[in-house]
Amino acid sequence: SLLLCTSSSQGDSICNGTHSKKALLSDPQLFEDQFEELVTELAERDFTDPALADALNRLREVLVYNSPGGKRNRGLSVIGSLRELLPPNQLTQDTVQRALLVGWCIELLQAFFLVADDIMDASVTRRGQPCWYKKDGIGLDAINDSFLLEGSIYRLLRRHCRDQPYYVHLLELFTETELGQALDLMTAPPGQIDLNRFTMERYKAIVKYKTAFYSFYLPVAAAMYIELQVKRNTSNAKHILLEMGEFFQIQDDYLDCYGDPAVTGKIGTDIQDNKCSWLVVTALQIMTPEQRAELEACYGRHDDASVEKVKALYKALQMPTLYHRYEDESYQRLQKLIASHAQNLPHSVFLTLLGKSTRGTN
Ligand code: DMA
Ligand code: MG
Ligand code: MG
Ligand code: MG
Repeated sequence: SLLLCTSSSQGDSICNGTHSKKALLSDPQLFEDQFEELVTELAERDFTDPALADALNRLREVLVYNSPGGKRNRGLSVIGSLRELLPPNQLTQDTVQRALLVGWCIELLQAFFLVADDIMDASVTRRGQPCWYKKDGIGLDAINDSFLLEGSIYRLLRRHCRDQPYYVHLLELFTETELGQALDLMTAPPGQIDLNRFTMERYKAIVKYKTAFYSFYLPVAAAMYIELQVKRNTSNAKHILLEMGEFFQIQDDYLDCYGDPAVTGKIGTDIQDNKCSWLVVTALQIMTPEQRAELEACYGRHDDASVEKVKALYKALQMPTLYHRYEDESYQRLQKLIASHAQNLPHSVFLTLLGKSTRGTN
């Protein structure tokens, strides 16, 4: 199945030609090692006023609770893509460190989104532990904590990339990401069920802007800027990567209903939250008027009986089968798209991501 396609040419050792201890470590190891350093930097170095000590301890706590436990796909794709783009002898130790750092900034962007998203979606668990806002004594103060995470991104970029010629372009990539979440929320007003809202067109707009841009396009575009040290035309790559991101979010929507929380680390809420999920959009395209009336009566409700009725409808419509068919077709389509649109970029940049993207979920 798709889960097996994770081949990658990125090496087990960094290629800086030195024999330091670091040269023996894989990118994932280097990446994890950088975290401690980065927390210290964020929580200790920029602000020296002792009056801020409590706030900086809070930041440390927020970083440590909300950064681990993910798959690191986004963070590692910057260095992963860069290794596909540049021959090893052109990749300096400095550039490797900087690509890892930019990767961490994407992980922080993700942590920022997730802390906020879990409040907005009234979720319970994330990455196998209680959502941050659910912790005793945290509650809606988590809103400000999400801002602390967001602010950390720009402090790190400033410190490590300010002198790079692509600095401003990198900043622009990081600040183009909140409209999708707005669409997601507006399309799912609590207590106002209107199935006419759930069109495939609206769905695609939501996922392009809430997930695909920052999860797939951002890491690769960042690697492309780092490679040539300039802003460059990324439109072909963008076309492929946004499609890949759509595929990824569709998988996330499927797992919201059918995933095992022990594996995904989170409990689904899309049905209760009245979400414009791939499942409901696709089901609406094939159901009878009677089924539609039933869905109208039980979607977007919080009681278990209603949720079970929606799931029974999905089952009657064979949604898992439809999903798996979609997944196979989509995988084929993406392979073709890569063949036709990757142009002068190594196909491995995309194929590696495609392999990883099929391991779902946020
Ligand atoms: C994911 O939407 C998008 C962002 C920006 C976090 P989602 O609410 O379906 O994500 P999850 O299923 O991880 O809560
Ligand atoms: Mg959510
Ligand atoms: Mg959400
Ligand atoms: Mg989801």
